[in-house]
Amino acid sequence: MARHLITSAIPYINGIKHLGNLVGSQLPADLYARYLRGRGNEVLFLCATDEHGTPAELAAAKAGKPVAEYCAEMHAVQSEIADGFRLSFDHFGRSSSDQNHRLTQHFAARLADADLIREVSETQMYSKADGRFLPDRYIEGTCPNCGFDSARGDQCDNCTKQLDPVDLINPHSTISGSTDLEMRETKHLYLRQSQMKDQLEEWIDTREGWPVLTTSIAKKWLNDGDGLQDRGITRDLDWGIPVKRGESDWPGMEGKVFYVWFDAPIEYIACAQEWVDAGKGADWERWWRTDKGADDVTYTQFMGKDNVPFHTLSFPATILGSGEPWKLVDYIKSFNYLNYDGGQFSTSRGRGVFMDQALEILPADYWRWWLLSHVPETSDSEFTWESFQSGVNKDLADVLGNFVSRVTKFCRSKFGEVVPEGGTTAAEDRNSTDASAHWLFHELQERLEAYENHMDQIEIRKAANELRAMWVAGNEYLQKAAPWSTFKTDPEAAAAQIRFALNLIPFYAVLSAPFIPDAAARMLVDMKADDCAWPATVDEALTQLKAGHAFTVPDVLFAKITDEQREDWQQRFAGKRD
Ligand code: B3M
Ligand code: ZN
Repeated sequence: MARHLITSAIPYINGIKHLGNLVGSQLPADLYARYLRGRGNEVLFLCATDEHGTPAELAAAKAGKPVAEYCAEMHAVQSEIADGFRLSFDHFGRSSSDQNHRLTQHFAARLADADLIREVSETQMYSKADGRFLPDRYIEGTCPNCGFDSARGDQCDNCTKQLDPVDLINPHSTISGSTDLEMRETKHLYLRQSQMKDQLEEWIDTREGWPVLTTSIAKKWLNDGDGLQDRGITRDLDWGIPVKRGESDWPGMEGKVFYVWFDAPIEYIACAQEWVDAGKGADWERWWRTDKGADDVTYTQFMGKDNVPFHTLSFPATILGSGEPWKLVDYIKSFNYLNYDGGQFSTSRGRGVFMDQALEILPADYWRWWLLSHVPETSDSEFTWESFQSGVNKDLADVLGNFVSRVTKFCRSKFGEVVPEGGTTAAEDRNSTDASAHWLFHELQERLEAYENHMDQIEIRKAANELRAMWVAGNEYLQKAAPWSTFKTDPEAAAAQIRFALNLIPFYAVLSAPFIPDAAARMLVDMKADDCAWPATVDEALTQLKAGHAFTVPDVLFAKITDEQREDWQQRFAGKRD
């Protein structure tokens, strides 16, 4: 049994994610985890909330809550929505966990011991009234370029000019409103990534079969301009992991915390410790330490393309720089963006469909199928309500749902809710006379192999196409074989046709489960075939339900989306989220 470690980029804590976020990491990671489990592999699938940084502080302030309380609440909210989408994490951790505090401080100590950290003095805006340094987003003032009166310290939202806080006219703190600000000297730690350029480049060059989207982004940062830059890994914030060298204080770093992008990827490891401490697993080291068995693990990360530099350079720099035998990623699957109805999804402007809203209007499978079959793999893709409606109605309702309903209902009306006896099917006997069954049989053999190959390669759209084609083939078989006509002249032959077709239901269920787990589970329960495993061969899979096996006709698996619903939702989500 092969072992697979899978992580999804960990979503920021500040608010509920939209469907563009979901399809860019968590959902495809879940698809892959379910597929690998389905094929009998041992899988550890981890995700967490990313809880530090300015955005978390700002969101908590806006909600009028202490940050720790806000994060605990939002973690619970995100966790429940993840369950709603059937994201099958083995553990959904928190980057603010004790485990991550300790591990992040541990990595900082190791990097300092290896002389990979240097101290840098900088000047930064300090607010006397607030008693703290202000990150760029905490400073607002008048834009020197366009005169807009609430330009932020890093950028003017009106004219988009990039700014430095010192450029602002009449700057004030967004925390207290105070204008009593001054530039003060402050010290920060920098990770000397420039020292590690060759080591990182060599590591990247030896990664086989990585997608171009991934390696080209890494190479760009390695070789752009002056090459890989050292990176500040500390911030003057209250909320975060206190800067310590292991368990010891770090002189001059009092009151500072690690930069959110330093501790967030370390949470991938800490999350495995949380998983053990929560009593869900026995041993995290065999997943993460190459000296403790993790050499046998295949580690795959999922993320949006904007996260690639952090995962190909910064995090590997942390791991390699520690000089300890931590597991490095084997394959990075990165995604482009999903756009929304002629524009972009936007969290700040509340544009598009958010995960909680999606589940309020339709079950998870509808969303999972459309999103995964339109995942922005090779280029950006776009969510439109027309495309969503047509994808759901055609693929799920007209093809898969209809197949299941036709076969089971026809069987009930002619033979009862039991797999009928009589004749032989193409799967039972290669010499059987049902020509269309032979056609289907070969079609399925080829497509199953293609489906598995695409899933192994994490080529999601291609895999979805093969799966859909297998569903379509089932309907074509029914058209060709026409058991309702056969029944009139040869009920035995009709029984064999129906027995063959009924066997397709658990076959489809098992193969479709990574995409549409709820519908798949219902199909198996109704066919009384929950014990069905991933098909070893098509013959074997299509002879599982024997004559005499009882079943129940399933309720409608997928309801069609009406034009009225589509128009209603289009309206409802066009504007701003309340
Ligand atoms: N939270 C950014 C994002 O959600 C960031 C990912 C961290 S992965 C270690 O896109
Ligand atoms: Zn401006």
